[in-house]
Amino acid sequence: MHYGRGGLPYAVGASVADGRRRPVMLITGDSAFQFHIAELETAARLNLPLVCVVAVDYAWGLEAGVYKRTFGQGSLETGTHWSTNTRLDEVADGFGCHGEYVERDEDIAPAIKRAYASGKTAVIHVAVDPKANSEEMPNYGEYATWATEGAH
Ligand SMILES: Cc1ncc(C[n+]2csc(CCOP(=O)(O)OP(=O)(O)O)c2C)c(N)n1
Repeated sequence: MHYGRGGLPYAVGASVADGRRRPVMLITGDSAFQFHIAELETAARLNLPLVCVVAVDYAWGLEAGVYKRTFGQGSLETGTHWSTNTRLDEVADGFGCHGEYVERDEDIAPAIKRAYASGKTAVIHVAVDPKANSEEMPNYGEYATWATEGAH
């Protein structure tokens, strides 16, 4: 499931509502994930079979893209970038969850398998290309007609 900033709480709620047994996957951006990251504690305490796959560009990628389209390459992109030392898999460890760090496409599927096999709530930190993530979003033009150019 993907539901923007509410993704993690909704995933927790869906898993609880479903009886905590079926595997649940949250696919999310890193900024959206950090909105309610403390809900990992809830997921860990309830031992939810939830795997969070987080696309980490260390940025509000959509907003970085808006800066680029509005002001061109090389603007300050103020307020849209995280520290690249941020490690969401290590945050997961701190909550007693299973953490995985992935940089290559081919490592994603094995990490997901290990995550479900761990029997714990898990977070997979997938480092993605910040340039591609803010400049090459598929079908962005259509998305922009109802999202970024209007009300958020
Ligand atoms: C509460 C709220 N604030 C702001 C926005 C506008 N917004 C939409 S996508 C986005 C950036 C999301 O960044 P991230 O989760 O890292 O995903 P990425 O765009 O990098 O793939 C923002 C700020 C929103 N949808 N909801």
